[in-house]
Amino acid sequence: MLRYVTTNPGKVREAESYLADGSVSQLDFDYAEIQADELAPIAARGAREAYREAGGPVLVDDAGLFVEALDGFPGPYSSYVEDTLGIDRVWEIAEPLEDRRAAFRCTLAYCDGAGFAASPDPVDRGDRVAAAAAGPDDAGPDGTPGTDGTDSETERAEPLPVKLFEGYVPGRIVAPRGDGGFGYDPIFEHDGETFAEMDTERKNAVSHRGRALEKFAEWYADR
Ligand code: ITT
Ligand code: NA
Repeated sequence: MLRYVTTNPGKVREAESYLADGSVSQLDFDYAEIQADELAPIAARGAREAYREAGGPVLVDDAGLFVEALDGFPGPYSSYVEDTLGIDRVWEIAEPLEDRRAAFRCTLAYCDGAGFAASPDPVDRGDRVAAAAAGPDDAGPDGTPGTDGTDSETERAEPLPVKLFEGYVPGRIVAPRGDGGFGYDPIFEHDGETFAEMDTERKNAVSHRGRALEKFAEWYADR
């Protein structure tokens, strides 16, 4: 059984709706989030930690809202900003901006303790994630382990391979509308509707998480 690692029930709802029913179950585990300006290294580290916790295949989901005119803020700090400022104040910060374009990004990190020799392309090479994934914290583009960013001698010798999938959706920040979804959904508009005005299936069809799940599902099916 594949464990979907998150403390956020909204993410689980979307993953369950996208993937075949009953193919994932939630692992409510709060892995340590390292400080980084990219989601990929955060998710990759989280997946290794979660795998050790679960002892079986895990999928970690790290997401964030990136406001263009604010240089990508809150980005990897989205969770902290939602908890401290709240989405109404994020809207107040965005309201005076002339350019309110923003994007949601989601990085899924899969780890099952094994390598991915069966896959010709262990890290999505054509993806923006590939560059980040090749960083010292993660498996290289050819799936060979990086050399640092791990916690012990044993792990330094052999870090667990992690496979990354990224999804992205463009939109803009608007005054809050709708009561579906979770998190920043009420202030994120895509194609004239906020994510909070869409049901789970419609959101999945266009969202950052839906795109990442799509890539994951395709790879997982014939790995
Ligand atoms: P886990 O880390 O346990 O998965 P989290 O909610 O903290 O739970 P993230 O760090 O990935 O997860 O989320 C960053 C923030 O972005 C957090 O405030 C979420 O509510 C929000 N967020 C993530 N995906 C979202 C989505 O699809 N729609 C709206 N907000 C989202
Ligand atoms: Na988080």
